[in-house]
Amino acid sequence: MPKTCHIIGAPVQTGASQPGCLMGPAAFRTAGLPGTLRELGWAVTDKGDTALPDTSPIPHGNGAIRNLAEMAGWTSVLSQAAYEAATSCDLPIFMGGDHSMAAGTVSGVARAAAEKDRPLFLLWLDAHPDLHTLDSTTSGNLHGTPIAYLTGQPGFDALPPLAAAVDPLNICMMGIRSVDPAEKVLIKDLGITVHDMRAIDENGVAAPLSAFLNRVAAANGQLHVSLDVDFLDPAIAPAVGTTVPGGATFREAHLIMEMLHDSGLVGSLDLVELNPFLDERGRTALLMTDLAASLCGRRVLDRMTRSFA
Ligand code: NNH
Ligand code: MN
Ligand code: MN
Ligand code: MN
Repeated sequence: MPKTCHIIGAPVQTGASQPGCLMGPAAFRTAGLPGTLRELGWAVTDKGDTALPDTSPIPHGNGAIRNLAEMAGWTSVLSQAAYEAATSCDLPIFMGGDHSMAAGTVSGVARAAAEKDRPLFLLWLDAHPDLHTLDSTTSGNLHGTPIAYLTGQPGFDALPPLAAAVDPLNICMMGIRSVDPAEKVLIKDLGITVHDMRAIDENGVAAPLSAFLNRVAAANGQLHVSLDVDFLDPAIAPAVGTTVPGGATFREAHLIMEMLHDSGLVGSLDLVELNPFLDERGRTALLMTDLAASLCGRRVLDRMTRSFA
């Protein structure tokens, strides 16, 4: 029996400072994501794009915040869609959309994991920890807040209540290289594991990732992977509104995806922050699609065979 994958579009751009992520799901389809996974033997169902219900503005004391009602609406529909996908296929892939969508996708898969009595673990591949509360964000860009919401920090009453919060001790962040002061404090207080770029330069990606995967396996955990385009170096992945120099290389990113595949632990995946308006001849959409393919079992040798065939 082939493994089943649902791909779900989340055309969310209200959490980012500039428009364009709305086109992300279409770019992933254009880059051939569904067909690539089918070639690898997966039974893929494209569930189409999720739509935002009508919203009315939600005021907040922090005047910097923009589009809070939209984040609340997306969180509610995406959480339900993610819960349904997580309970009806082996691997839901959520095509974003800016990172505020993870408030919905991760809360939905967390609810499904809790019902199966399995702890949810979260691998956050990003230049940023996205750990602002609604009170601490100074940019007001809500894609900087999902981890604070998901771990149950106070002040998120405007968003749907969590069926199951994510234990901060079950979160591993890699690639981090842009952290705001309030986020730094919370990382320490909550005990989140962070392998910043300094650590990756010194240790590589394999050793810290293996250590985390061993913890997930020992706890019989289920793993959600959230891959932000800006985890990658802007030289290979320009299609993102928040480029930060010094990101992960092609080889580091592929190694992570291949190790994730080999672990057999990944239950769900976000592909986020792709802004096709900023891309160069689709190269970022193609790279993100290749990374998803590596997570789904494609090997470097297969890639080489394809490109030299
Ligand atoms: N910390 C910054 C902010 O809150 C950047 C967040 N932007 C991201 N996160 N792209 O992944 O505005
Ligand atoms: Mn992010
Ligand atoms: Mn980021
Ligand atoms: Mn900031």
